Amino acid sequence: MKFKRLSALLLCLLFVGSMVGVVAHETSRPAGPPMLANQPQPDFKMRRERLMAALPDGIVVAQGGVEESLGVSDKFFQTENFFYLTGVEIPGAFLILNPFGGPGAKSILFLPRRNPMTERWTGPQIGPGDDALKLFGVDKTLPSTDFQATLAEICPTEAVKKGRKIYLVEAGEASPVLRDRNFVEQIRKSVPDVAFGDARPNINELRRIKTDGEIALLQKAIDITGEAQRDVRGVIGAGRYEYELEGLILGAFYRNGAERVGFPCIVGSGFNATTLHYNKNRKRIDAGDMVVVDIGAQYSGYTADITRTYPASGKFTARQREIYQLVLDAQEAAAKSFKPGVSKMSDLNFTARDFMKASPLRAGNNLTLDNFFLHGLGHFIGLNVHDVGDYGSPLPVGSVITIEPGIYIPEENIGVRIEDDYLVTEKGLVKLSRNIAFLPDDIERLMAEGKKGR
Ligand SMILES: [Mn+2]
Repeated sequence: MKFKRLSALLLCLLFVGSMVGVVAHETSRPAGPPMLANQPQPDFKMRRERLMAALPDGIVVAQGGVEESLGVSDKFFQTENFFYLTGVEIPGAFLILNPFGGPGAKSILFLPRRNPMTERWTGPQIGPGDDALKLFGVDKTLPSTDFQATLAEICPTEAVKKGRKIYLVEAGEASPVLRDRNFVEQIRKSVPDVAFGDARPNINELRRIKTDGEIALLQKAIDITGEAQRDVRGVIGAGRYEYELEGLILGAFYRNGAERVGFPCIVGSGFNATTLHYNKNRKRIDAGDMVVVDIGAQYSGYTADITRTYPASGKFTARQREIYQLVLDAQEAAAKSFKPGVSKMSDLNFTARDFMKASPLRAGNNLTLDNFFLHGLGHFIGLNVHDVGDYGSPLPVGSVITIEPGIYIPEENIGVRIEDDYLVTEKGLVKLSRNIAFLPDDIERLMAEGKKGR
């Protein structure tokens, strides 16, 4: 009897212990605010408060992601905006931000009720209640099944008549995603005749400026991606298959703590290096190929995006080297031209293009090489590899961008892209990926060293 009770107690303790571990990611931290996916909980609260302050005429509602049931369940990943506002990584959650709710009732998080039978399969999960209140720092938690009734209470007909809106954090009726459209229908059932607003511009405004916590996670994602570039350059050579390199890249990502890829790995050799988003990765690499490796690990939700281009033989030909050097110089010219508070993404783009145009190098029908630079110079990164941001206004301090010029000449079987990630500061750009080798001499030396190690 006694033994049974003791083991029940032990099981119970183990259970609570593992529950904390599952959600907080870290077990041995000094006292401080709870961490949600490696970010301090107050950061999430600040985002909710700023969003409410920006939208005083309505309430914000959001539905989190659900697990797909296709027979085999994939790993669950929270949708970006829901994650950004809550840090919740539990499927089937909802959020209401209600500035009319008065103190203590402004943020309501809805979580699925705990189900011991389900938890035997999928593990302990936090449900509505005191633990969730403390962990997520919201004003109130309720079961997900209460979402519609609560919404009807918060947004009664009189309030709707006075102009109270419901703001969505994803595309509503016009969304290509069925779930988003269904959500609008669901809300209409609870709150007929309501006018919908779009909270995305306001969330995007917040998301494009990263907190220190977010920058640290991006740096970690970048460093992991650098490990993968290091592994891969040591084995690139004629006879290898593109997918072998992809395997090494994924191994380096997971081994270093990434939870998944931020986008499908691009490993393109020879002609494939000239195909911008090639990701079949099936070809055998030939001597003389250039190999474009465009990859990004995702760490705690944040995604890096780093491209390096390697000569398959370990040595650049004269032609490969001159094109490589031009791409590199164009990247540096764009980065150097950056003026805090003035430069837009589009300005940097023109600088890089003009730089290529001014070069004496030619290809095809005596064309300047800017003609072979086919895509935009860069983009924002964050929770998405192509993160939210404005290309036509000065880059704000705290945004993180890529600069990735490329030259692609199919008739010469040459494609070169060099992509790095930069933090915008008051003083200028800081290259967060500066430790990942990029100089042609360094690449040749490191490729040779990698071969020796085998
Ligand atoms: Mn990119």
